Amino acid sequence: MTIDFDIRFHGPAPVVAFNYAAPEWGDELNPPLPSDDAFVVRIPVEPAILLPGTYAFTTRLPFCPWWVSVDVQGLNFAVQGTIDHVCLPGPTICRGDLNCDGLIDFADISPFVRFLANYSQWQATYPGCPVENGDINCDEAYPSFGDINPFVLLLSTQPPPSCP
Ligand SMILES: [Ca+2]
Ligand SMILES: [Ca+2]
Repeated sequence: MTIDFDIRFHGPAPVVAFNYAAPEWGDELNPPLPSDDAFVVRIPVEPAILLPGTYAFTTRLPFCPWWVSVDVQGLNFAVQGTIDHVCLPGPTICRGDLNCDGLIDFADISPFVRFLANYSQWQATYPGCPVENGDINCDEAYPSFGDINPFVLLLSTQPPPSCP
């Protein structure tokens, strides 16, 4: 989500924030209203605006919400601009593919060991690789030694499983 705007004000600087409908907001036809504030997530832009001028901010939202908006809180201001919002496909979860090459095979053994032994190093080595790929038994616990036996079973399956 990107906002691009020109803002003028007198006195204290207004606070500008990205807004989006929370995942619980299920109405795709109607945006949440101020009375539905509990369903609106608000992220003030950073760094905060201190001077009048033209600004552009981008933030990545954790999911694709039905509605996005901007709110400006302050006194004696004028603002004009645009909001761009694009939904990108998320990474596909493929349990057992610990090096994110699209295959589940012996090349995943060493990354799986790293995932268990040094999770932050695994994340740094395979950025963007879904952590769920290491949750072989689907119990939402990861990294977990409970996934070792399911991983061995996965690798010994014939024919080898393929990614969805
Ligand atoms: Ca792999
Ligand atoms: Ca698990």
